[in-house]
Amino acid sequence: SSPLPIISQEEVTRHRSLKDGVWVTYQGGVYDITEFVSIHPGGEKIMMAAGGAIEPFWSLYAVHNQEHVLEILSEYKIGELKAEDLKKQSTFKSSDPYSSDPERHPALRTNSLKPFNAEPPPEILADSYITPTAFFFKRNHLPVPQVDPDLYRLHVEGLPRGVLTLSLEELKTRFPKHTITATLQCAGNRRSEMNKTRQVKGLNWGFGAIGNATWSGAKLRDVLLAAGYGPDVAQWARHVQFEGLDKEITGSAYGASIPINKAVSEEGDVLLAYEMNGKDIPADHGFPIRVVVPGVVGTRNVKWLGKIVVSAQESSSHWQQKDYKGFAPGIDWDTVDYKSAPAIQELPVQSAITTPAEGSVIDRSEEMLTVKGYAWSGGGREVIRVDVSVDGGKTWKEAKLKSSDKEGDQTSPPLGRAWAWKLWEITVPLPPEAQELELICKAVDNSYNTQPDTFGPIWNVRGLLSNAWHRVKVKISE
Ligand code: HEM
Ligand code: MTE
Ligand code: MO
Repeated sequence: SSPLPIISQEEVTRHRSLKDGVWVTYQGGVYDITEFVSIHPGGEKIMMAAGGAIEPFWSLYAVHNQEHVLEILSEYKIGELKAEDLKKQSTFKSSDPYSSDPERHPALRTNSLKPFNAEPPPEILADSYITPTAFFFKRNHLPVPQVDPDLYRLHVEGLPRGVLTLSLEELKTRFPKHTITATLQCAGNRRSEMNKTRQVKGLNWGFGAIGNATWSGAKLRDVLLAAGYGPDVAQWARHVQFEGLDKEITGSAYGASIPINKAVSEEGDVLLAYEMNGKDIPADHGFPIRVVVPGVVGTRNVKWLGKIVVSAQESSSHWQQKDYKGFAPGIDWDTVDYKSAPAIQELPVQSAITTPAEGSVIDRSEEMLTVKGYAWSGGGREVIRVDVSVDGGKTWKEAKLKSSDKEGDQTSPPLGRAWAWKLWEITVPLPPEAQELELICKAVDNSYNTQPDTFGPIWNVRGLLSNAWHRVKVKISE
């Protein structure tokens, strides 16, 4: 094929709109991405790069450092940047915004390094009712902000009395300290299984984007009351918005919101948490303050909390409006209309098998097989049963549920406030003659919601809410 034309920076810069075309440069190549803008998984942000280099954006949104992204880009190549213009771009080689991210345990399985996204080896999950903090999944969209606890201030805005500003010390001393045990799950947990049915867009999470921890802090309700929330505000307020201290290149903060009723209800148990598993919240999990919204999808549990806004509107952030929504199986990237679906809040019932692992080989002489896992439901709905099959769903047995690490502990939380998962376990005889087993688990919550058997009917373009029966194949050796 004939060589591509040489293009000057000046000409690239003339292409900065859908009307004139959208051109960008990358490592000396020039790309016309006009057609790609409307189907970009990261939304309209891509327009910031129009007419210029994408490197400084991609060092921040490092999700792009993957082969499949470069493959997409290569389809749009139209030329080579003039050599002398390429030289001038050296100033764009900015320092790495992730260089101050904290150390992480090497046992974590990393889905993306920058921003950091990782999950524990799944066997760890059901071996400990409280997930050790080091192994708790980490889901960051941006670099971890460094916050000096002495300078930290939380601003509570939107109330007629004006802004309430609190230091960390004030949050700890002015309000009673509450502790809850709550499970946090990312909306993308188990995405990789849905992805096998048909390709979805997003990080390829296994079934470890979930964890259970104790969280201590002030009740959001108490702080809102201190800031002037009352019956007059209840007339118009509908949402509570949260802003993180982690910021995009544009300066806009990570953000999300929850319905006001959840925030102010006595039974909502929403915390402004400063401790996780009895220690200061670590950097990756939101030091010094994160919101814990029990029963609600991970994304609304805003870390590095900087601002709370009581409002008639939902958060306008990308993550509230253009992501973390569910769609019908027929909706694809080119037909998706984010306005047509509500933001995910409470999550559906979920369960997974943590041992044995997919593909393990079981010795027939052992005669018995122990299957273990976790089960949880959103909205404070308690898991009341987990059914397990070792023959691909032909027959089922009920697993034993545990509400702590204590043997035989089956205590129930107050109705509607089952924030923590249950671990479960069952030991069954190995079916004679079988050489391969398909293990399955499914949970039932106290609204008698249960999990769908397959992913096809719940497939959605972003791979969220992935809660079909968990199936694990194991082999039996003679
Ligand atoms: C996500 C492609 C430019 C911001 C993605 C993804 C792809 C992609 C394929 C999904 C990645 C995955 O989840 O595996 C491209 C291409 C670009 C481009 C081909 C060529 C110009 C940009 C620019 C920005 C940007 C310039 C920002 C200024 C984002 C963000 C996400 C994303 C924020 C979402 C990350 C998340 O899911 O949290 N992009 N992108 N992209 N992109 Fe881009
Ligand atoms: N809060 C801020 N400020 N920035 C983030 O990137 N990620 C959200 C949520 N809160 C995020 C955030 C998402 S999508 C999830 S699933 C949880 O935090 C993950 O919490 P963890 O890292 O403590 O497990
Ligand atoms: Mo998430």
